[in-house]
Amino acid sequence: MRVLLVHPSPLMYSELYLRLEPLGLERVAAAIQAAGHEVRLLDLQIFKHADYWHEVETFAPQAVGFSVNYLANVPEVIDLAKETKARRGSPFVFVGGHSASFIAAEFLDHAGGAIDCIVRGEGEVIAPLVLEAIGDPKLETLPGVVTRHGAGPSPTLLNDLDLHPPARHLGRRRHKYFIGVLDPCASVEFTRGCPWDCSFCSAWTFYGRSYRKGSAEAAGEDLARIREPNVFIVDDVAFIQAEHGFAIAREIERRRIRKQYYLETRCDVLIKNQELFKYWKRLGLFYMFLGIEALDDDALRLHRKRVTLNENLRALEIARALGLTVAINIIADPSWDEVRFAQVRDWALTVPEVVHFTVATPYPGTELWLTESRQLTSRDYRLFDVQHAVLPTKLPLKRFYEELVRTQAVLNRKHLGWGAVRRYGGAALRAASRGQTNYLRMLWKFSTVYNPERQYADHEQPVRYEMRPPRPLAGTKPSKQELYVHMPAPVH
Ligand code: B12
Ligand code: SF4
Repeated sequence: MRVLLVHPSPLMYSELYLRLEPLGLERVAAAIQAAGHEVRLLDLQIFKHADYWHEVETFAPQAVGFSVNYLANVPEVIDLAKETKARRGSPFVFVGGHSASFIAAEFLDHAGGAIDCIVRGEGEVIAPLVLEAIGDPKLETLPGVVTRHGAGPSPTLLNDLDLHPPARHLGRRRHKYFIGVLDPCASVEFTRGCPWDCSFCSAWTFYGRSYRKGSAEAAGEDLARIREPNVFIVDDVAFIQAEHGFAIAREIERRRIRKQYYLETRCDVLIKNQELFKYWKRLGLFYMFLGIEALDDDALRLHRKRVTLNENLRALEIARALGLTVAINIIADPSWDEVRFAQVRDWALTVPEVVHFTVATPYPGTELWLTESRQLTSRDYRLFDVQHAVLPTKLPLKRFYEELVRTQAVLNRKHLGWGAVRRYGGAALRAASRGQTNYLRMLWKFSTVYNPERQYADHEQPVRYEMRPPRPLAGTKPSKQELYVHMPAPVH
């Protein structure tokens, strides 16, 4: 069967700092290919809708699968699905991915028949079975599959992460993938899931709080296959278990692989596994993202981050001492006023790190979605991208965006424009001499992407698809069925 797999367009964030390969979709593609299908992959972070329609016309897929990891992409995918069904020989349309898994029923309702099924949870095992079941009522009995007529049992977890390494060869224009000065940049996955349970995050609810590791050999093999000199490690929390990190490091040394790496981890993991991170620094670790989230213990408790402010500050010192480029994130609450923004801005100016700001957003799949008592001011999927305020702001909304962008602009002043040229000019020029200009081109783009007028105006757009509001919980804890995609393993 001819199968076209599609990743939707970029969101605000990716317009500036990075653009990365759709690793999940590439793994699903590998599994579908292994089942004997002819697969093409199109990434709309790079290509245009016109390219999609060209592909639909020329390849004439019998099935089209969309990846929806981000809520803000829901309207785009519904519209593409509707037009695809209307235009061409009515291919089978299926949708998978992180966010789609949490909102399967409403997604299908919005699409009004244009989407044949939603595939909840991990896609590698189930996607080939879905294709096999097209036209058969057994479709809605498959684990994780939801159609308008029924739903199968909860999805099952892949028991071996080494299976189905990403089909990177299906990607086109790979030189477009980059993160900051790591240009070009590929992605890899060493582990999946997260054992913590932060209230604003849906990584743990998706994977049922499980945590799985691929083998060090498979990691080495995958890295050896990658042509790009830079690698983004997509793990939610990198190197939770030091032995696993050391085993991969030894494998990299044995194979004499030399690359530069980006990873994301927690402050307590960095403190606990300092020797490991030092080792990785020698191997090429260049850029690290630490989820700081808040600058006071009360807010950290509220996010259920399970670290203290002191631990966070200690981790920053360790990362600095390692000589890494460090990015951190702070969650701006809609209740912030001018004074709070000014305090945070002052702090951001004094630290050497790249400080990102996201807006506290309860989205389906997070515990916050079920427990947040403030009324949502919008249920437009497009605004659920952690760059817009969907809860009532204490400041008038426009003022809130002005303060937010002013605070985000600290990053622009310190790490983009001429600041970046001073720091990374040499590396950027070397990349440019090899034809890689993704990084150079982003350096002066800040104010076209982050713009309070633009962010405010997004709220005025007509809303075509509205999110289904959360069911009021009336003080009770959410049930497992409400919270999880993959069910947690029973405790014995
Ligand atoms: C790596 C990553 C990124 C990368 C994106 C890489 C890319 N191009 O996809 C970067 C750093 C760019 C990124 C950015 C953002 N991210 Co992000 N990201 C992740 C992260 C940590 C891992 C994703 C990943 O690669 N996993 C590994 C692969 C193998 O898994 P997967 O993609 O989920 O795919 C599997 C299944 O979902 C399924 N599947 C996927 N697609 C399909 C399609 C079909 C047809 C089928 C059948 C199955 C299927 O099968 C796959 C294999 O099992 C997740 C957290 C998480 N654990 O999922 C957050 C996450 C997805 N990101 C999130 C957010 C909020 C963002 C940002 C909006 C943040 C911001 N500051 O602005 C931006 C927006 C990016 C954009 N699209 O423009 C949220 C999503 C929130 C939401 N519900 O919308 C998550 C869940 C993190 C969180 N803390 O809650 N992100
Ligand atoms: S924010 Fe990080 S540590 Fe917390 S649950 Fe999500 S992935 Fe895990």
